[in-house]
Amino acid sequence: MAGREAAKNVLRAQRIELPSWAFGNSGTRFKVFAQQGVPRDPFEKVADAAQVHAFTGVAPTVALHIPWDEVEDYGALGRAAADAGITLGTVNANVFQDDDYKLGSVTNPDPAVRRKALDHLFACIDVMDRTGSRDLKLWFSDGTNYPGQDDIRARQDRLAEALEAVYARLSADQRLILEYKLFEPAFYTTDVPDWGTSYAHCLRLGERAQVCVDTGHHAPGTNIEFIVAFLLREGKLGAFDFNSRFYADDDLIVGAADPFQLFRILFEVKQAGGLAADSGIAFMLDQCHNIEPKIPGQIRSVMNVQEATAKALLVDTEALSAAQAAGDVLGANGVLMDAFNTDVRPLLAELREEMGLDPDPMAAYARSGYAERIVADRVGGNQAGWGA
Ligand code: LRH
Ligand code: MN
Ligand code: MN
Repeated sequence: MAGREAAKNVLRAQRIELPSWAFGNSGTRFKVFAQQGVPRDPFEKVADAAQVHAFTGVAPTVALHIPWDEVEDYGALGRAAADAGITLGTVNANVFQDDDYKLGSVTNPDPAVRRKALDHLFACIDVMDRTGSRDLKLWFSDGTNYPGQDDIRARQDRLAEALEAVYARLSADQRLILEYKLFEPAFYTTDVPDWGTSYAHCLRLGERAQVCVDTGHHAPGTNIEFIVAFLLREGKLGAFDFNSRFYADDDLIVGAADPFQLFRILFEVKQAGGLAADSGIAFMLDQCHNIEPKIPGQIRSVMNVQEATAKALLVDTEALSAAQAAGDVLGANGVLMDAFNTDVRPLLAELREEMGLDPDPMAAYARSGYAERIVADRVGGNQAGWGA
């Protein structure tokens, strides 16, 4: 088993970004269940995100979604974040909620709609300039529902044109992160359906265009760790949107349905040097807590990522390489399984104590009284954005 102390050093420096939308009410198209005490504005979302960092010590940034998190004064939002001990992170663009986007945003056949979408993407870059954010994350709901509805190739041309314009607008220290998704809300074609499409566009754009792997955006049975290994090898993996899925884009707690998959993904990241502080990979959560309380849901998510990371770090890579070189199939598999089957909770508890944190973040949060305070203080909380 690889060294505990070395693993702790990597885990101490690990950073996991939280999504602002995880803290608001959310649900499915059937029902949004309102919870008491949820944030009424972006400032309160930032305050809740800061709680997750306070108890885990590894989640010091919160991603914004524009316009869900639109405010008059981003400087004030940044200061509120700093006062609470965190900073503002990735800016996620939203060109999927207006009636105008029924036939697409940047790939819409109507140039006026394309212009409107592009203007929004430019506005997101203006927000980044004010918040000091490095990454602009783009996910397009664009696609078609019926064969013949629109020209598949023309839509790719329109997409490429918009991406070029956005890329040209970014400053030298900003990045464009292009997310893909198999399907939904378009069901027949999706304009960025898979990693290959995202990769091809990013390759053309240049070095600061990178792919985002949202773990929930694949067909069942897809080998996500292969995609991760491939993109890392090409220097094109910019970000993760972590969550867990059973059937579709479920956005459930990462590592809940399949902690083994999360371990396999993080092992590939580790093998490629992606856990180094300067790797440039943004490890983000992209989740909604529809039926469970939101702040504990985020704390649990961060802990699940930490546990999978710890197991990936404990893989005895020397023994693994030796078994691989010897063609020892079962031996090599056994080395991986040994690490996966290790209980890393004591190691993480020890690390937290060394970091001056409570070894049990869930219990410490529950004891803190914060949940009761926000229920008493906040009346009429907001929906996260979905179904709004
Ligand atoms: C799309 C998606 C994308 C959005 C987020 C709210 O399914 O994963 O990342 O920005 O959900
Ligand atoms: Mn996502
Ligand atoms: Mn999604």
